Amino acid sequence: MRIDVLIVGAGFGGLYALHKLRSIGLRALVLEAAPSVGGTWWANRYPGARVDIQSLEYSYSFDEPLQQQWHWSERYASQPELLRYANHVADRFDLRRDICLNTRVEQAHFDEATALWRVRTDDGRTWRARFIVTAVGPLSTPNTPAFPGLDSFAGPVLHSARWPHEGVDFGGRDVAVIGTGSSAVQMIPLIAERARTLTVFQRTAAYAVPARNGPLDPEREARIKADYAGFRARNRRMRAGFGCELAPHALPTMQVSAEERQAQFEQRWQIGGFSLLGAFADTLTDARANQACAEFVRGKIRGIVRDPALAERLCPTHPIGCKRLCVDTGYYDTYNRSHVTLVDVGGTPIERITPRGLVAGGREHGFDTLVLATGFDAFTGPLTRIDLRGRGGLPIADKWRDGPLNYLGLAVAGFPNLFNLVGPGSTSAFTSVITAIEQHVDWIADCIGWLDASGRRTIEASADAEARWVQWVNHVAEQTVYPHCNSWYLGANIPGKPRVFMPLASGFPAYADRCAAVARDGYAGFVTR
Ligand code: N01
Repeated sequence: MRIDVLIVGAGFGGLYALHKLRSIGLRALVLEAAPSVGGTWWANRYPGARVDIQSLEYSYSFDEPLQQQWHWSERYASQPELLRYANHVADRFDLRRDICLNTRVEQAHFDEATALWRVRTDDGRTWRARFIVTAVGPLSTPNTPAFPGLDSFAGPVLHSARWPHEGVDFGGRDVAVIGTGSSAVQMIPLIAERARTLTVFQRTAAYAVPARNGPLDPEREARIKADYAGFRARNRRMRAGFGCELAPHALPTMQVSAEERQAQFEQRWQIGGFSLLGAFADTLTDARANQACAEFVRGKIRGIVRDPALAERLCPTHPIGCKRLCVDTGYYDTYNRSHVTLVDVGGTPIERITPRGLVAGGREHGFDTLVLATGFDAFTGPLTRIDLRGRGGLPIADKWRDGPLNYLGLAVAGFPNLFNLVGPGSTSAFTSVITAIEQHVDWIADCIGWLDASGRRTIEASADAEARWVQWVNHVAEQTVYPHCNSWYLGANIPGKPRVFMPLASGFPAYADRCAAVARDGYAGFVTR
């Protein structure tokens, strides 16, 4: 079948891309491997899974009736509510007729003779399309470490990102969780409620701030909805694309007194969520400022965890915000429970999994249920697992062998008419991702419209623009604390992956302005034919 745009993935990115591209008269089709729309929120259904950006901000802004009529029940929506929202959007905008579920893209090759993409899916069907939009999500390829003996484990092995749909009853079980990132931090308190024993294997202690979740305040909802468009516009001028109600302190962290600093941090701690990182504008760029914020959180951990030695083991030592901050409900307090044990595997890595537990530091730890909260092969994982080839048959995996070359985070030299949503080289990971999606999709729609109006068939990043962009991404990262820890932003969580800083840390407004300027300049840095 011949179509204008094939969209890979029916998460929030794919759904909006379909709606928008259709609205400008293009024949678009979504191919989705899962049996449902919803992407991340279909796959990640472990206990406690919920968004870490407030739902009034983590939601679509493109349609005023939608944002007015949809009501979120909580400040931070849970996974089931987010999935209902994705389904509502699919129905409301009549998207399902152009979505093929249970259809995994296995191959996509650019045919230079016809300037078309040839796509093959796992059911043997083939498709031809002028453009491809990859809406595969930066965090959709689960990372399962190659622990020796994993297959020998006698009980269930669960991964946070591939949770059984029927749920898991941990009642009376001896459970192990490997990992202490966002997924683990959300699930650990809830697993501890049910399990007989819970053992957490920690490689790096995490910074977690309280979500202070609860029912959505009706007054706040009414206030925001009274001028939702204005609220969204103000958010789009914020570094992270959200949080416009709370400006950072006017002065740098170290220019205020210790008392004032503490009061500012405390106020943000009480508000909850990411607001702590926005208490001062220099938290992620100034080492001393960062250290002050980090020490504030360590003080909180020492206040919550009663055993001082255990509290110290839970205190992170890397810069705060360097790995994505975790937003929790009762995480540190869970370690006060007598049936919960913390095992450090940072210095003494997990050696092997046995039928009844695992060995680390020369000692066997027993349990009957194993949960891997070990994260994702971020950004590049979803695309390098597709047989995706550009000009000259070059596989994307080869192109990205030393890191994900790209221009504006949207395009890759040698891969004409292919657009990536919220991929490497864009600010997606540091923003409310739906805001990032809308900006990307609108830019892509304009770009295709411009190309078609010009009578040209292909557009692709020039190698020169791509090289300069990647240099810029690295330069921006070097001004921040981000390179100073082992995060998925750097690919450092995946053995053998090149250590390259992948997202752009410039802030959303600077990035969006740059994308707009490129378009205004006739798609400067792109080659058209
Ligand atoms: O994954 P992670 P995640 N041996 O990579 C550990 C989003 N998200 O699924 O830190 C032992 O953060 C690893 O250790 P270390 C959010 O953007 C959002 O939790 O690499 N341990 C780490 O502790 C988030 O950042 C929400 O040393 C091993 C953990 O596993 C992103 O997804 C909720 C190991 C993985 O943490 C990823 O979060 C959930 C090994 N071999 C996720 N390998 C919201 O709140 C890995 N680890 C919306």
